[in-house]
Amino acid sequence: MKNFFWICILVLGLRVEGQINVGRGNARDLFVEHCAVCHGERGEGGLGGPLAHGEWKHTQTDEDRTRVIREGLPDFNKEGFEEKLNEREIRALVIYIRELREMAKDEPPPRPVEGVVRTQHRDFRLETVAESRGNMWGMDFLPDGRMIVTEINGPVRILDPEHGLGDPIRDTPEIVRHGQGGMLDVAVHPDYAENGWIYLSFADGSGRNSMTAVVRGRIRDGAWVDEEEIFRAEPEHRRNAGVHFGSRIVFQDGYVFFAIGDRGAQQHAQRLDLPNGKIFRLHDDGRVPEDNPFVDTSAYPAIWSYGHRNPQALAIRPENGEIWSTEHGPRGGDELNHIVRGENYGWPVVTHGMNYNGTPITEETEREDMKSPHWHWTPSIAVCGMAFVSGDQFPEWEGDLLVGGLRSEVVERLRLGEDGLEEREVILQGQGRVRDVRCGPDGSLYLILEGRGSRVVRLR
Ligand SMILES: [Ca+2]
Repeated sequence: MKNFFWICILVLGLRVEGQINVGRGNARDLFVEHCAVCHGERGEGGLGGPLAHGEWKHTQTDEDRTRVIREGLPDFNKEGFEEKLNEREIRALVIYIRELREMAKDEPPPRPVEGVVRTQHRDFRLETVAESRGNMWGMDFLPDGRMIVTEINGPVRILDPEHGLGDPIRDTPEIVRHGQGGMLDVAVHPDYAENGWIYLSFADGSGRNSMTAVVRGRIRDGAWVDEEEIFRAEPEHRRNAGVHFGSRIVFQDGYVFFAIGDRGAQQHAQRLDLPNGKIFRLHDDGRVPEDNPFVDTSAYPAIWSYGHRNPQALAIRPENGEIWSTEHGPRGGDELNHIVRGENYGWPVVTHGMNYNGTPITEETEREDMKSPHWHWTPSIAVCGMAFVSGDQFPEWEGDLLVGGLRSEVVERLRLGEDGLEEREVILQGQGRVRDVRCGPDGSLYLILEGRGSRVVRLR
């Protein structure tokens, strides 16, 4: 009997070798179930920061980490897991996260794939255009083929594809660098050759109190000059949370469109007296168009649509001028939306996602008076930048959408149908978190990829 006991222990011991057994599954399963949605399967980061490398911003000790897993980080919209996990499971996660860090030390940073990537309609190669130790966030093109690139920590640089990244432009707006907030998008006015205007969106405020703002200015002799305000929220509507700044700026017919996420306050997305959780339309000089839908009823007459959680891309469909947007869902429920004047996109009343700790947000996924997404990703890919393909470089993909994912590290090609999608194909995977996707004036396709710094790559 005694021998039988020890054999059982031995067999069980072998079975869990290399895993931390916590009764209900092992620590890796717990991590994948509860943490990977934000921090990536290997802790490489996604919507949430990386756990496997870099600085740990919120915790110094195992006690801190235990507390954060148990109680959450309210400033960052991160709920605690005390309802879902017992102390033993939380402890196992703390140890597993430390192990991920050890393992990551030996991992080389991701490199672009060598050779040809084969896809359904079109093969391509990846070519690195520029690398930075900072995290690049947005990019747009100047008429002469150079690009302007933002980094979340503040710098705005000119990228010459032949000569690489220039020094930061001097005197760009002061930003609040907090969580997902910082220097965000950049957009070059369609008539830049005549007017020189460049638009920037960024977390604006003081201390940690901030809201997304949009300004325009010009670059002269390496400095940001002639700045004009396009949109600033009332100071009392700034928020402490470090999440959901939205952003992305596009132009159409003399109007500028941009988005602000819910800033961690879900219910605000449904309130027309507040700026968060909205997509806006203004004349390109910041004046409010008289035919905006809430011009007589809202303290923010720039609002064009509402009920948004965290839009991460806006793109104009070249064939008909429609505005499309991607939006981060919570856990599940990333959305692709066709943006229409005055519509309510439902957050947080209807969603296909749930809270990060696995509790439901709402039972409802659609409602008559709310606009459903054209497509939703459940589970989430952590959608980010996107672009419509247009021009003569990729004729096989003309009119298709390329959508990037952060945690999923994918680029998907979507062919839109009347209802849903005609085609959906992953054309790139595992090359880093995909922050932005852009189609250049000559039809070239560019990506911003993140992972220990970031790089701009071009599809060839
Ligand atoms: Ca929605």
